[in-house]
Amino acid sequence: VPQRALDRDCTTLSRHVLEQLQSFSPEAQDLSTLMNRIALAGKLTARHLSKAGLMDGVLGFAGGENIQGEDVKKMDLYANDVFISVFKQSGLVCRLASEEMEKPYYIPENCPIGRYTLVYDPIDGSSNIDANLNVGSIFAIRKQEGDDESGEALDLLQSGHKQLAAGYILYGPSTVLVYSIGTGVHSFTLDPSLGEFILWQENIQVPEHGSVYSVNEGNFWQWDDSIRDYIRYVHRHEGYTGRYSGALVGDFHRILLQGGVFLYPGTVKKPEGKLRLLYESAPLAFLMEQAGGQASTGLKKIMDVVPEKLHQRTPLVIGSPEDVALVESFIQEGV
Ligand code: AHM
Ligand code: MG
Repeated sequence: VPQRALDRDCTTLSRHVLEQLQSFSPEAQDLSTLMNRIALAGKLTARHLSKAGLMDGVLGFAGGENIQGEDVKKMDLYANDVFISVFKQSGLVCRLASEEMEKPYYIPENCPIGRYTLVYDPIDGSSNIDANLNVGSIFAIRKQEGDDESGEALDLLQSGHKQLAAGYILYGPSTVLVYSIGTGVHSFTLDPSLGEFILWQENIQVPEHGSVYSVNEGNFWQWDDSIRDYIRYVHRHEGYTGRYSGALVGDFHRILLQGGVFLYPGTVKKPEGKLRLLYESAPLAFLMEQAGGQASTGLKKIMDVVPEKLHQRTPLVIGSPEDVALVESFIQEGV
């Protein structure tokens, strides 16, 4: 019997989470269940995406804007609702906060017993959908602190250190789930014939340096001089290659595996840039640090940023330690 292949096939996501915690404590059980639910949301979303073009409700705009003034796509709404649905009756999650909802969503039957909050970006990079390119979902789990009777979710306005778990699902040629609960970064591939996420790589470490720089250079004339100087530096030195897909999850995944740096700096019009702290930058910062990399606003660690509001944006520089340090040195020189 090919034992190794069998063992690998049996390392499902929920088993892996339990093994990471090496205990059957209530929290270990909770995290395993929570990750299992997130995986189900990922499978449902992947299934829906795979039928784009064959059925209604996958491609195109839904009509209307979200709280950030962005056009909402049909898939944004579908995936947003999928995450809510999978946590109904879980008893664990009372509150969900996402890019697509102005205020957190409370699941009445789970409150106040459910002590966890899911923060998520249901479809990240949704402009890629209509071109059949990769998109992703980003998530983090935080503990609900206090009673939150006002429904203001003020306890969510804390730094990334409050994240118990974080990860993403990448809907690419295959569907991949990457997560961390603070014991390294691990990736799983969805086996469609089993309907299970099977362990792919354990304890991923980002290379110290990589050749990729990933940034929307169309914003060049909107940037501060320090960022322009960094890009000029890259253009004048051998060994760099540009990669930018328009979906953060895909660009991040490449850098996690192969090294390099992703940046979305502030612009003159939008000094905080585009990406949101709670459900984009902070979860990915948690993962990158767990993989031995860095995540910065240019001036401080993303993990230390305390948001003032739910949908707060932040500049993001994330990736290999050497490459993030180089970008930071340009930014800090310009201050
Ligand atoms: P979204 O979550 O609304 O899709 O926005 C986030 C996306 C990221 O995935 C991507 O890196 C970035 O926006 C691309 O923005 P731009 O087109 O300005 O380069
Ligand atoms: Mg997004």
